[in-house]
Amino acid sequence: MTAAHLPALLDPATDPALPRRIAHLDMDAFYASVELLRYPQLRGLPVVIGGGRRRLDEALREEYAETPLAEIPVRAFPVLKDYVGRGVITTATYPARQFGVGSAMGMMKAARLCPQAILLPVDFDQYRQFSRRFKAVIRDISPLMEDRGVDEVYIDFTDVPGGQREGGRVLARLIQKSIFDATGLTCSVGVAPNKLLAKMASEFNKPNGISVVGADDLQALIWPLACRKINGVGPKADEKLKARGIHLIGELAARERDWLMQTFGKRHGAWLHDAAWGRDDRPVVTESEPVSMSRETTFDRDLHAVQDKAELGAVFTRLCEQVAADLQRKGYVGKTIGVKLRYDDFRIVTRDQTLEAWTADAATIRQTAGQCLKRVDLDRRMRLLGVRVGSLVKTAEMPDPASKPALASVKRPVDAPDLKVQSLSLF
Ligand code: TTP
Ligand code: MG
Ligand code: MG
Repeated sequence: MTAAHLPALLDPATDPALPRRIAHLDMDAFYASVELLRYPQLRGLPVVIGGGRRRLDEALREEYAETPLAEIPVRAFPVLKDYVGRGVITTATYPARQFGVGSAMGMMKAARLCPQAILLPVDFDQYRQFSRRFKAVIRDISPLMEDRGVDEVYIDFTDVPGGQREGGRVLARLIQKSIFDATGLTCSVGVAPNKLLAKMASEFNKPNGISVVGADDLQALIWPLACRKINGVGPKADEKLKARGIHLIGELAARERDWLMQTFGKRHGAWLHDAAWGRDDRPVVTESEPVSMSRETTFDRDLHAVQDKAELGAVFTRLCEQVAADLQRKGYVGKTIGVKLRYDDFRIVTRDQTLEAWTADAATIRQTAGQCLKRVDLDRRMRLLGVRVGSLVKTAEMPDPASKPALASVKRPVDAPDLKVQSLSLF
C-alpha cells in the first residue's frame, strides 16, 4: 500500500482552481497561559491550573493587597505539595508537562510528580474573555471560522489572501502574530486539505508552531500515529480497534473497507476507513449550534443518596436551575434531559429521557432528571453529579409562536428540521 494515489482522493470536490486549505488553530496551554499574563513572574516555571474555586490565591491577594499582581514574589504562591483535596488539573504549563503532569490528572497525583509546581485556581470568566478576543482577531482576518470550544477553531483559508502561500503558512503566521499582538498569547496552527488532518496537524509543532500537512504526507506523518489521534476515535472505539490488532492509523488504512464496515457497523466502519485515508469533506461552519448544555459538580466528599438526601437534593436542584438559566440566556429549549453520575469507584453512568415537548424550565428539568436518577444504582456513594439538556433548538426558531412565552413546553412538529450537530462547551 502506498500513498501515491492519494492526491486524487483528496482533490476538493468544489473549486478545482484553488486547493481546499483548512486550518485548525488551538491555543497553547490556554488556561495557564491566560494566568501567566497577570502573573508574568511565573513564566518558565511549572504551573498547574485546578481546584475548582477561586480560593487558593485569595490569601495571597489579601497578603499582597498593595502589591501589583505581577510583583508578588514567586515564593509566596501556593505549590502542589501543600495541596490536599480531590481537585483535578485542567491544564499545565509546558515546563510542568516535562514532569508528566497534564490535563485531567488528579492534583494529589500531580503533586507526587512535580511537588514544586505552582497551583492557581481556575477563572473561567477570564478564559472566556480571552477566548472571545482571540476569535475576534481571527474573524477580522479570515471570516470563515468555526468555533470549536474555548480554545480552538477551524478556519477556511482557501480563498483568503495568503491562505494558499507556502501551503497556508503565510496566513497562519499572520494570524499567530495578530493574536499575540492583541492578547499576548501563543497558539499552534495546522493547515491541511480538510478538518480531520488539520486537527492532527495543529498538534505537530506545539507550542507556537505551524505545521502544513498535504495529501502526500499521509504515509509519513499520519499513518504512524495512534488511532486515538483521529478526532472522533474515543477510548471505547480505540479499545475495540486494539482488540483486533489495529493500533496505528496506517494499520487501520490497511484494512479492507468492507471488513471495517462489517466489524464496526456500516457507517462507523466507512468513516474509520475514510479517516485513515485522510478523507473528510465536512465544511467549515461559521454558525455553530450547541447539541446540548450541561452543568455538573464534583462534591467535596462522596455523598450517599439516602444519608445525604437533603444535601444531594439541593445540589441537584441547583444544577437544574443553572442549566435552565443557561438555556434561557442563550435562547434554547431542549427535549432530552439526562443525568450523569460518577461513583466513588470512578465509574460513570448516564441516563436520559426524551420529553414530548421542548423545555427550558427548571422545574420540568428537575422532575425529568429526577426520573432518570431513579433508574440508576443509588446504593453507592457519588463523587459527581451532572445534569444535561440535549436535542436543542433555538427558542426564537420555534415554529409555533403561540407556545413561545411558555418556555416550559412547546410541542415539536413532525416536520421540524433536523438539528445541526455541533458542540459547544459550556462551563
Ligand atoms: P486543550 O487545548 O486540550 O489544552 P491546552 O490549551 O491547555 O494545551 P495545548 O497547548 O496542548 O493545547 O484544552 C484547552 C483548555 O481546556 C485547557 O487550557 C484547559 C481546559 N481543559 C480542561 O479543563 N480539562 C481537560 O481535560 C482538558 C483537556 C482541557
Ligand atoms: Mg489548547
Ligand atoms: Mg484545545
